[in-house]
Amino acid sequence: MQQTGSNYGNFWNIDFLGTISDCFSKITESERNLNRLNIMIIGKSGVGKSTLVNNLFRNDLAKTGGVKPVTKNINRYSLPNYPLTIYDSQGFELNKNTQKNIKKQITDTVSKCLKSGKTDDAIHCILYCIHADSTRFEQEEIRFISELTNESFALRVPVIVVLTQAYSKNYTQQLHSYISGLNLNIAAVVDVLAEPYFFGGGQVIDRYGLDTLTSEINKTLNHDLLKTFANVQKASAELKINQCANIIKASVTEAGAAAMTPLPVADSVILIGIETKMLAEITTVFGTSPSKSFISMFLSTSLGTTGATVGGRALVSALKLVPGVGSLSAGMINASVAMAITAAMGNAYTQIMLMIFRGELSAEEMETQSGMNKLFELIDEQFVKQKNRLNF
Ligand SMILES: Nc1nc2c(ncn2[C@@H]2O[C@H](COP(=O)(O)OP(=O)(O)OP(=O)(O)O)[C@@H](O)[C@H]2O)c(=O)[nH]1
Ligand SMILES: [Mg+2]
Repeated sequence: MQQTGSNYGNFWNIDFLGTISDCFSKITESERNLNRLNIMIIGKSGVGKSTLVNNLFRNDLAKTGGVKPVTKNINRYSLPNYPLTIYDSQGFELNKNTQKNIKKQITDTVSKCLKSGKTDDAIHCILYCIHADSTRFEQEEIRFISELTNESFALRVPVIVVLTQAYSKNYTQQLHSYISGLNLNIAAVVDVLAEPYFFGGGQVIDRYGLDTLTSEINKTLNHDLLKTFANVQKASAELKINQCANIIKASVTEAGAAAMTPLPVADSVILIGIETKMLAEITTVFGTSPSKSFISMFLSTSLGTTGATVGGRALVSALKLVPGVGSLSAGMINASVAMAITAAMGNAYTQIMLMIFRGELSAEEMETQSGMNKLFELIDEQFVKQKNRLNF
């Protein structure tokens, strides 16, 4: 790539604007490459299925449309450019007259989805919801779960029993123990209060259990669906952090290998390519759509192409100053430096994405002077950490 000849103080000798576009193309590609995840949610009417889905996954599938009836009682929710499909057994009742018909609709739908043999079509996990208030609990439901999870049953889709609206600890505990004691072939029983519960007199029970449920669903999924699940779920920051740690680790290894034979800075396009791919993959984990100016600011700050300084020094010169990285000033990057830069960029970017995910920082704020200072401090902190870790 050619140098832009801009006023970026272009240490890396890269086409900076081209790098930003490249990063954007990789974000689009990374999102496009996600496998489709299909989850079926079963439970009687009013048990809290829609509430659970809306609090577990980003995008309000139920409200934003994209609903198609699959059978009389099963609706399929999906959205364009969103790799999640929900099969919702709306209006599900399990009384003697309708149970046979409903059960058939469910098993037929699961079988039909499996038939194509494509991962993108199969139903990957069933969330079977039961109201945690045990007075509404019926033997018939246990029988149905038992049938769904029976070893001899051909479907073999993992089933998680979710005890919904679990505001009564007492009832929930009793029902939980009872179901656990039945030795059903289920993946887990999880108690969830998806939204805070308000009693009269101002008493509130905070939501809980969504992170545990997220972790249990994650355990049931094949490896090729983990990136999708990290992208669509919004209940667990921990799961996103773990997924990012894997991406950073792989990118750091790749960067080290690329610079195994010390790399002339002039050839750093290889390294920058690895880093933009890493940023794209981390972006995909969070399912956000960063603006071009945000990506531009992150890249220019972390690559030190703005000439901006923190504590009076540019970030790149912070690396150049350390012994062993002296070769950098001679125009070469060795494996340790390549790995340190990649790790620092990956960790800083994950932290910013996390702050946005937790609502501690808005994407707009990132583009103000104070946002930029914050970004700079974060990146600098990560660079220093890497320097210390590698004992430069
Ligand atoms: N506070 C609180 N209310 C809940 C929770 N889950 C469900 N509800 C309430 O229970 C009612 C029914 O919830 P839905 O999510 O619509 O139930 P559903 O299973 O989708 O019902 P159908 O679509 O008719 O099958 C709504 O008024 C929800 O607000 C929860 O975790 N906390
Ligand atoms: Mg509903």
